[in-house]
Amino acid sequence: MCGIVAAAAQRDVAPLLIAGLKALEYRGYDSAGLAVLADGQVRRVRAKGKVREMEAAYLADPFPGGTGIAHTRWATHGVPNEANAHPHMVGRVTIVHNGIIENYAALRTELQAKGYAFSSETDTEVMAALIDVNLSKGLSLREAVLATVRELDGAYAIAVMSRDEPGRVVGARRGAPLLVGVGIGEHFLGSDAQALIQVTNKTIYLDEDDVVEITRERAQVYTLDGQPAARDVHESELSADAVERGEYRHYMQKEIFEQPRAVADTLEARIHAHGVLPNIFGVDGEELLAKVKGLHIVACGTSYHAGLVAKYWIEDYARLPVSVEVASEYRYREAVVPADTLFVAISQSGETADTLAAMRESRRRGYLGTLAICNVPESSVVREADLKLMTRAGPEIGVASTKAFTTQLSALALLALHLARQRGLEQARYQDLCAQLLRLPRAIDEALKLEPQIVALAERFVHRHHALFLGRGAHYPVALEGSLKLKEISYIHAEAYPAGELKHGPLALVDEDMPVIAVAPNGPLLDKLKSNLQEVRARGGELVVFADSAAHIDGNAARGVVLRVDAGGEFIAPAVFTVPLQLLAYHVAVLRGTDVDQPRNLAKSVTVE
Ligand code: HGA
Repeated sequence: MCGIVAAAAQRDVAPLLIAGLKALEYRGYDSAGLAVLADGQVRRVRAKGKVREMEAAYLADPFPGGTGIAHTRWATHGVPNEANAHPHMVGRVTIVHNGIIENYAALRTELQAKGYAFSSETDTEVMAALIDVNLSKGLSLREAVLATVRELDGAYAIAVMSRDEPGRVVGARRGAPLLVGVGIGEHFLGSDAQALIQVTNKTIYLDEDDVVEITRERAQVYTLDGQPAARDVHESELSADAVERGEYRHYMQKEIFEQPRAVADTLEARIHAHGVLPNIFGVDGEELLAKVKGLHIVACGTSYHAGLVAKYWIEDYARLPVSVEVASEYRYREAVVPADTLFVAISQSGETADTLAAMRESRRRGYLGTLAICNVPESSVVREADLKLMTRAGPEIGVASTKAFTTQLSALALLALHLARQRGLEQARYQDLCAQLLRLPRAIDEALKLEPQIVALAERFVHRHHALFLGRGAHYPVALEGSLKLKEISYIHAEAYPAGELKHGPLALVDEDMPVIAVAPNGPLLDKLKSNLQEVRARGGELVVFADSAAHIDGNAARGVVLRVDAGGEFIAPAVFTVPLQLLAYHVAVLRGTDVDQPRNLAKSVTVE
């Protein structure tokens, strides 16, 4: 997390840097700052809070200059305050940083012995001092950055200026994203392409350990050993419109309503009435997937929930064993990897530090191959995977994931169908599943029409402190995702359970103050779920049931609400039932007046461990 923008241009860059930071606020928003180098002087402004607070401080006392660096922070070392906000300045050096320097404490002690005093608690300031030490040895800024990063353990993306080298910014990355924007007579650095879309759509993606030097005239990449390296220039397909909020009150609401299109885009040209196209995982995809005897799916947060749904699908239809694990656990234990297991990484951004590290770790563990399911084609996870299937959700700005989840489910459904077909799933069954998947965008569109009813329902939750979510089978992960959404944006404590587990503990919590939200699709488990709901009713709990139109559920019982959802089939029901749960979390948060798109303490793309 943390977002970086930097520029080497002729025009005044502070307004461009601020606009870039606003596009990066999904990465962190507890403080922000920028610094501009002009006439051998660095001017800096920093403020606690969102970018707009820093912008106000800048506008109160603006300064010109064509070379600058800027940052929006998600604190890891030191509380969010102005002193810890970036850019940090030590000696000749001004720096912004995304990541964590693991050996910073030892380095800080050494630097203090050399006479450096620190004005913040950050690991970043230590890096600035180290670069300054290297500059004192007569190295150029580029050489000093190279010498410094060789001494660092941990992860970083940085942009650095030296007071003595006008018109120049040096960037470097390891384990955190950074790319170069190529303009006309100007160059930029940014944490992602969206931050630079206002100035250029031409980008150069840096490899791990790359160092880059930008000036107005050129951008030159170097490898860690100091050798110049050639990197391709890509033309990004992003448009500035894709990140506008339009008529919606929040990005999250916009993104919930974009789901029919995002899912349709994810399915487009990958499936038709007769089946899933064979080559959608890349040239070697079909051959490699035919050899798979099991899958390990690794992800974090919402993506982890998508993986849990996929386990039901792949085991049911392809009869392959699947294990799903959160990446931060997987990477630090010795998982047993049976022969011919496929490693599947799911990540919206493709830069999630734990998922990326788990994928790198998997290389050592003898998998048949790796598959990335991801929304950002140029991301590290995608670039490092053997096979890839892109979700086509478009930029997701709201910190709480919505369209990323349903497009991940769409991609995973394609994977399940592909594997099932290869393993001889009966033709009629296969075609029925394909037909269901093709209906998914329409079914989501229908589910969105529940919004007015959900707005009314949300009133019941505004003053609650807790909620329980229940589901069975593939709808247990949907319940997990619904409870995560409610927690993230409304700050109501919510937990999800497989409905059959209720009587093994959580039923003790149920009373008239505990709303229970149940996901009840039509299927073989419906009768069992109905019994679980009776258990709640019998204890006076308030029930909200999202029930399939075809399911017979008593809507008249006291203290209960039943909302009808047309799931359009058992296979796609998890994706469809997710939508009303997203809307519920959204409208509860709106009524509670929380910061829906940027909930407290969170950031979207978690590029630190
Ligand atoms: N460690 C630095 C940068 C934090 C960061 O990258 N967060 O995601 C700090 O705490 O300022």
